[in-house]
Amino acid sequence: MLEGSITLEEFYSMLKKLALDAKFITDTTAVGLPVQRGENNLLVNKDEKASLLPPVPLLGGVRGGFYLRFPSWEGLGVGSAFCLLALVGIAQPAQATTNLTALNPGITINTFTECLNDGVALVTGQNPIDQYGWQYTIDSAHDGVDGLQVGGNAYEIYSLALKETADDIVVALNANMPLTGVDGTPADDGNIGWGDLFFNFSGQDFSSASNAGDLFAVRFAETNDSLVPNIGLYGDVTATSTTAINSGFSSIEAYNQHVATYGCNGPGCDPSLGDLAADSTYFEQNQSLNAIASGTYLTGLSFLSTAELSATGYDANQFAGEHTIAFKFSKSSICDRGFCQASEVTKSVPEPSGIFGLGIIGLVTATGLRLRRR
Ligand SMILES: [Ca+2]
Ligand SMILES: [Ca+2]
Ligand SMILES: [Ca+2]
Repeated sequence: MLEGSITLEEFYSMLKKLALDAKFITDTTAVGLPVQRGENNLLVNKDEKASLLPPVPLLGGVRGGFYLRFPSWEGLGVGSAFCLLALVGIAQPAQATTNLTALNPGITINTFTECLNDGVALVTGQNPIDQYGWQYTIDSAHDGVDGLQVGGNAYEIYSLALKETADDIVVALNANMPLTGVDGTPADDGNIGWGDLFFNFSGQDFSSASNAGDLFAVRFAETNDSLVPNIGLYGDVTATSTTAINSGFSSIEAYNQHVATYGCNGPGCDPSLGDLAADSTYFEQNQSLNAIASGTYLTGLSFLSTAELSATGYDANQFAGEHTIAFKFSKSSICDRGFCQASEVTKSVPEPSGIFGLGIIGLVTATGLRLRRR
């Protein structure tokens, strides 16, 4: 038994016993744990010889603490008070920061006007992302339809651009169509404007994603005929067509045929859907889905002024449209629903490793407990 001196093996065995009695209270990484017995220790209960002390952070990233329940020293065959200062290092998982990306390659984002007189789609990753984080798709400048006049009219869309930041998705549309649409038209409400902007993260074609309620969409035009009430981002979206009440085309193929018939001839005169061919099978060619039918409201939009858009690095000079409509919204709800990909950046992990690394800084006992080597 211990009689004022112990071997190293005995000492380590004693520490091991203490460790087995340890209780984790948080995800502590490493703490310095001074264990002290004595009347000057206010944290020790009167009837408890064990010492329960708050954690002392020694290394960066320490949160919470670690309790070492110290059994009665007499129970270990040792005499009276002592002071033990132990440095306890506990293994921690590798610390990694996670960057969440919503606009991973292959996602299709699209919008049409309310009458399907033009449309544009951007497929992420199809065009390079510039130094400011913007990716652009360029639509035909000659496929906007205004009756028998095709190209360069009030319905012409020129480009769709997207930028993702740590928190937001920023959208910029360049077109002759103003945000509030065109008044004095044959539409039921006298106005033909923008449809809604759809995001398809599902990997399905547009109609399949719509039928499954797997689309996201933004209603950004307050005066349009969207079936959801408010401006903002929606999830669980199904799409519908508002072309019938906006004097529009009943299908994409009818629009394509109209442009082919009445549009210009030559390079750049074919109808276009930006990054997609006008006859892309991504859309059902006999449909004209351009507005949100139903969805779950997720978050609002912030419109960007010309100066704010310029500050993002957007190149406003490359497109001929009279209007650039720009807004941003938080991507957190998209990520919360599992549509963002995580890329982890692992930080260096402070030592030590192992379940317990026990380093004894000092051990002092009033009984003259000392270590001796055999
Ligand atoms: Ca187009
Ligand atoms: Ca166009
Ligand atoms: Ca309308």
